[in-house]
Amino acid sequence: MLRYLVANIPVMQNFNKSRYAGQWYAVGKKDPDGLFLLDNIVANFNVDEDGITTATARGRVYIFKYWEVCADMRATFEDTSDPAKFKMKYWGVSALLQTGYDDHWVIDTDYDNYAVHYSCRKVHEVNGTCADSYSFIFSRHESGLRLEDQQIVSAKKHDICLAGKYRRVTHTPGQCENLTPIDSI
Ligand code: AZE
Repeated sequence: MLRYLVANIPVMQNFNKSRYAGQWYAVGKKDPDGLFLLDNIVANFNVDEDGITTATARGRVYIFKYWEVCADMRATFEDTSDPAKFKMKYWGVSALLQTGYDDHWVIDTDYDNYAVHYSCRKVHEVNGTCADSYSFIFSRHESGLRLEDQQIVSAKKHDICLAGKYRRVTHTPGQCENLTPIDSI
């Protein structure tokens, strides 16, 4: 099986979105092309009584090259035939931020400690590999991944052909929150 084809990327089996709900700290990320969240990235997932998933996320980002802001993002998720694969419609609370409609796949998670997320924005028409992807390594703990989870996560990075492509995401208390809010713009 050709794993590097986007269609063949293995995702979490029997994914349970209720157990995935709650707060996750991004501790690693692989950037897509163009503008992206920089650091202090925290996501919060919520599943309501009808099973509808929504999320909020924040993170530090530079808009218009030099303007440092704390992005306040919102998202709604659409289920697909695979329980671990979603379509995510997202937007910023401020119109100056980004809007989009991305894949949101959960590659692996133990729900209580770590999660590996993957999104391919553009598939190469000719060979089915991903031309523009981003990925987050999430932890329930702000301090990072537990030692026992690091090996599992490394193996998963290989599975999605992104080993060596990640950067650490730092969390500095106050760094995002203390920036001037842009929510009213
Ligand atoms: C994600 C999961 C939780 C909800 C959202 C997520 C993604 C957010 C972005 C935000 C980009 C913002 C930029 C602003 C200038 C995957 C963390 C919304 C991709 C670049």
